[in-house]
Amino acid sequence: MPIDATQPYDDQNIFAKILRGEIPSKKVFEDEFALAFHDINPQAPHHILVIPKGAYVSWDDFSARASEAEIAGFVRAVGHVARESGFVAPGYRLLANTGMDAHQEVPHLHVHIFAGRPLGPMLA
Ligand code: DGP
Repeated sequence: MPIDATQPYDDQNIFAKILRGEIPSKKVFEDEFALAFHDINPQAPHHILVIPKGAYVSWDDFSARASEAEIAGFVRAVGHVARESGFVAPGYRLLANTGMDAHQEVPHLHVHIFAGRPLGPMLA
């Protein structure tokens, strides 16, 4: 079910549990600002999710409330994961679904990284 991006943060969401180590994930990268892991239901040969360590519901919440250090750290982590995964030369796509119409399902900000095949024109 898609979520309302304006809802308060729920620390029982699945990605909060992954961050606390209560649920396993296939980790790709971790630093003080971000955790990256493989999507459980990949939509491309490579499908990685990058989430901030802080408690942010959505891209909207993060961009409004996160500190400059958190924003810089998270953006750099997304780029680092794509670069270290070898996605830059062939290319990759980033996606951050936000709220109901975008069908955001997990109420903790996550950026999808898709790679590994021609991804076609942008979907909207
Ligand atoms: P979105 O629709 O943008 O909220 O995408 C949520 C993504 O999260 C979806 O591609 C599947 C993934 N996902 C949901 N639950 C889990 C989980 O428990 N583990 C992992 N690795 N991914 C999950």
